[in-house]
Amino acid sequence: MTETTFRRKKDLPSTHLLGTGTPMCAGCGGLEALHQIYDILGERTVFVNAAGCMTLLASYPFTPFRGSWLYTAMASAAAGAQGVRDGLDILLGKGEIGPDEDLQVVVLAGDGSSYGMGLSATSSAIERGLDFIYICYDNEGYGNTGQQYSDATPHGARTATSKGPRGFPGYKKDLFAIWAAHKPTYIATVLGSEPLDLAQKVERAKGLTGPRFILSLAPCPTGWDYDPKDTIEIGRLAVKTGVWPLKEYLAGRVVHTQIPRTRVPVEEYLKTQGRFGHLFHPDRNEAMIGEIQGTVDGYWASVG
Ligand SMILES: Cc1ncc(C[n+]2csc(CCOP(=O)(O)OP(=O)(O)O)c2C)c(N)n1
Ligand code: SF4
Ligand SMILES: [Mg+2]
Repeated sequence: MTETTFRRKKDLPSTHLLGTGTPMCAGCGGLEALHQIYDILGERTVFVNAAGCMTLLASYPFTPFRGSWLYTAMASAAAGAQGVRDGLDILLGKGEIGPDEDLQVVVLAGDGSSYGMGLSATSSAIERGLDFIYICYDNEGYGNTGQQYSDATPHGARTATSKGPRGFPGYKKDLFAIWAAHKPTYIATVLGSEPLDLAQKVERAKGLTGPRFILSLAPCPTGWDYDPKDTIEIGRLAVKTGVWPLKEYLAGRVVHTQIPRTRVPVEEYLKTQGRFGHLFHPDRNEAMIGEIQGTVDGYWASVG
């Protein structure tokens, strides 16, 4: 950590995430999305962060955020967000802060928390109509502890806890649908490599109140086993193959913001990542590649 690492950069917009001296991986897709999201949400925010890779952004007493930052246990971020919102509302009610000093409460959590350990607290917070934005960066595993599988790991992927010839035997949970079943204010899927789509959705979320969810696929060179320079291309392939549908939920309706009319075969995405290498070497696993393609085809057939 050097002195210059945390110096405010006068030439950057006031919302910009500052540089960090913390040990984040080169090419981190979650960080790529977070930079863009923070440019829009800005410093009038309190980030409530569940334990995970992004927790490494903060090295006490510093964080790269110009606004506020709070760290919680993996299961508790949405409960922490409720406490922060309640505290702000009490101060507003007593007149101890004015509306101009109010802050947007933002949860920042990985897929391990969001799809699994923290889902109960999140479900309750949505049900109570908590006024918050929940950001999940989904690197499809417990990245911070060595990429064990999570409820977001895709079928067939190799992880630290699914190393057999068929990879992870389970299936990725549909967290978008789980949130939608709660009828929140807003949900969107985003990707750092689709910055315009991301910006429009985060702007929309910022202008609303109530429970709002931004779910970002987070290509992870360390956990997915690829060269960090390929993060953008792998993100684009996730969209072009139809593996990561870009969509939003508003007022009870789901709208796809990009429909890949001519979809690239899903194996072009799988081949880029070592975690799917066993599907191609030493022998090609036609059945499994076909099954994964079939799942993606089935999704888009249901969209119409
Ligand atoms: C209850 C509990 N179990 C285990 C841990 C250890 N732990 C810290 S971060 C982490 C992985 C979290 O995964 P995810 O939410 O996907 O975030 P990522 O690490 O991928 O950013 C784990 C298992 C913990 N902090 N709390
Ligand atoms: S393990 Fe993956 S998600 Fe975590 S910091 Fe590294 S690249 Fe980012
Ligand atoms: Mg994760």
